[in-house]
Amino acid sequence: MLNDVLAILASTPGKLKREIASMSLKEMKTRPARGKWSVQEILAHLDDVEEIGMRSRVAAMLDTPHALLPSFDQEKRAEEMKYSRRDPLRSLASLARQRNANLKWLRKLKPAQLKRRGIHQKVGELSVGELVTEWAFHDLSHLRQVLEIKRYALYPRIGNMRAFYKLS
Ligand code: NI
Repeated sequence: MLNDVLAILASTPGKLKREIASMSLKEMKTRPARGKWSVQEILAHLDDVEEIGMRSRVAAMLDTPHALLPSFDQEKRAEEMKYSRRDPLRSLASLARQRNANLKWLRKLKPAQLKRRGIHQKVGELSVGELVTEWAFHDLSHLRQVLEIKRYALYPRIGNMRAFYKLS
């Protein structure tokens, strides 16, 4: 069940580790543009939502039929949790630890449990299978964001070849 999804979830901490290996702390703390997250903030976010956005929601759906899944504002949460002051390497290590434990747990879920449903405060009904799949989708979105930051950093150094590229 969900083998492709679990494989993505298992690979994310290692991928992030490789992507940031060549970055200085200063580079990790630099926002690519105003209002856009730095690598430091992205790692703090992934570490944070592993519990509140993901594990605790799946647990609630398994515990209670049609559990209500509270929504949260991720920009507000970034402020409250002081993402911009977190040590990026610690965030990544904490994410990796949580992810290992969560994968052990997710691998034991039975097909009937994956069909259990909850009600997300903002978007409505969701199954456990859908939320776990979104967990992997969310990983890939933030990995892409890290790659974009690295692209941004190289852009000023490619001279006239900039004509071929647009930064989003
Ligand atoms: Ni996110």
